[in-house]
Amino acid sequence: HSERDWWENGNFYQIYPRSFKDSNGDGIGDLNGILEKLDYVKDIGMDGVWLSPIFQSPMADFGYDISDYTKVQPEYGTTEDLESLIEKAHSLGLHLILDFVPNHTSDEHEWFQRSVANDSYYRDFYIWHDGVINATTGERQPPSNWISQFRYSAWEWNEQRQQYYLHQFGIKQPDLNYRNPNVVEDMKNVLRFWLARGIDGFRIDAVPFLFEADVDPTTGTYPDEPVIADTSSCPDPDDWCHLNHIYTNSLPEIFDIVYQWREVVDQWKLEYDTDTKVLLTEAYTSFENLMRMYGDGVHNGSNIPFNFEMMADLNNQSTASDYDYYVRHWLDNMPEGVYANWVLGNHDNPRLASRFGAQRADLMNIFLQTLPGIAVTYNGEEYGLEDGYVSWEDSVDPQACNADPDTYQKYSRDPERTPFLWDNTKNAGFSTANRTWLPVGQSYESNNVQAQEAAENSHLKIFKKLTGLRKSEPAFSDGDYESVVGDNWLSYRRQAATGDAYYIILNIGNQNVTLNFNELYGYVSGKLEVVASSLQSGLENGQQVDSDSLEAKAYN
Ligand code: TEU
Ligand code: CA
Repeated sequence: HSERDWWENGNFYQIYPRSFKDSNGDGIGDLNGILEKLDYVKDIGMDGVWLSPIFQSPMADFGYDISDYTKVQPEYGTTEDLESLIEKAHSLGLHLILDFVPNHTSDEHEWFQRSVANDSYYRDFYIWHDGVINATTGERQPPSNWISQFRYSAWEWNEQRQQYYLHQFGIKQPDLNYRNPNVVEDMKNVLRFWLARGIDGFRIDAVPFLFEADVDPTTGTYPDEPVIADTSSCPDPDDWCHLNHIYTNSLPEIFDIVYQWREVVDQWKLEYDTDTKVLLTEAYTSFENLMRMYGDGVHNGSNIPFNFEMMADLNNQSTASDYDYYVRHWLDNMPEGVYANWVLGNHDNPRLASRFGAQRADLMNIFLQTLPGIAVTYNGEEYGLEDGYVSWEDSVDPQACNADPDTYQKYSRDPERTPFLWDNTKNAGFSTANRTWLPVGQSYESNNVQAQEAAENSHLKIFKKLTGLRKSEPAFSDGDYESVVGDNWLSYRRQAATGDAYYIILNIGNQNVTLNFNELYGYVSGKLEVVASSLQSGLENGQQVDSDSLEAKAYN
């Protein structure tokens, strides 16, 4: 237990900087705001913090479009502010992780502008093509049928260079060309630049998009993606999901580049004798690919290939065996010597409390915090923050703005990015501005961090209880996972080598259940102590219960 490296059973917290805390009253969260709130992050039991991008950016995709990887976006602060943040984090025993966005730059990045201008070093930094001539109309059209993640063609014509460039995301996010060794090396230097400033690791964005099929050497053209077999699940031909992305997503070349980045950070650790530099990889891809992200037996890769299975697949219709399945699926199939990780939310998906209902926030957090391995929490989910309502007029997410007033809600990621609710003052204490970049999304007068801290019991208090146990109890850091699946409930035991055990019950149904632990696990002991109960469980922490008849109340 004591030999564990800092991240191996760690609690990671994703901060969306724009919405966390605004320190200077411009309506936009910033680094000094985060600095003010680091004690809170420590207090809720975190070990690592990853910040969504804070680099110089025209903000077409709110920082996922970077125009200089080595500068801090002025509205977020300065490099000195970031250095202060790193220092404060370290003084609290927190590790700070930056978002590394390697697939694309902003079209306002100097590299792209020099590429447009055909500067020799930058000419092939991006993916350029003349396009093809349509046989019937005789008109120029994009080189292939590839669709961007944000809808419509992934190719954009550039007047100055008289060629199309590829953008797997927005038009303002041209894809870098990883078949160019100078791109590979210059992006490694970006990692080194921030390592030199004491950063503890990187969350690597959009890994499956790093490579696309190359042009056919004989025809000089790109292959078209096949249309999905059953288009009823995604009928709109402008939608990304309309195609099978066999030429533009999760190509085998992506793994080697992740292994190379591992080498960069490992060498840094060796050379400067630092803590482990952690790599978290973001990839919505097959399970096999996620396992390969960890390493291939020869090379090491990502420490934390984000496990989005539960986030993507669990909902209020899921059964107890679904819950159990996703735990076992990862635990039973991951390679030797790595750690599992669990993610229930992020800035691209509706918040936990909105997906499951606020009353289930505790249940889901109990689940997340009591599994073996690494837990990742999106800011706000520790206190059941819900998605905010964002009108069409207030929408800013490019995915929303590419749609129309009738359909934007299907695409918009704004609701899960609305500001944090700190207290009951103006704008929930997020900002003193008259207008915040996204509206404060829900009523905060009685429900906010401060109120939940003051309350006798609250989502936040339960969360803190859980993270505390996770830190102090070997059963949670080292114990195995032994589960029993019921009709509408899942129970599992985490037991340390010393024999100390914790029993978890998740009642996911709408009926109360009474369990006999002696039957489920063999004789356990006459009495058990409740240590972390959800708000709706009908149980109180510290309460002694009979191990042969424990009642867990329904959630609704
Ligand atoms: O997302 C990458 C990704 O795979 C997207 O498809 C994501 O699933 C999409 O946003 C869902 O609507 C990353 C970032 O997390 C996202 O915020 C960025 O917009 C994107 O990369 C481009 O950098
Ligand atoms: Ca790419």
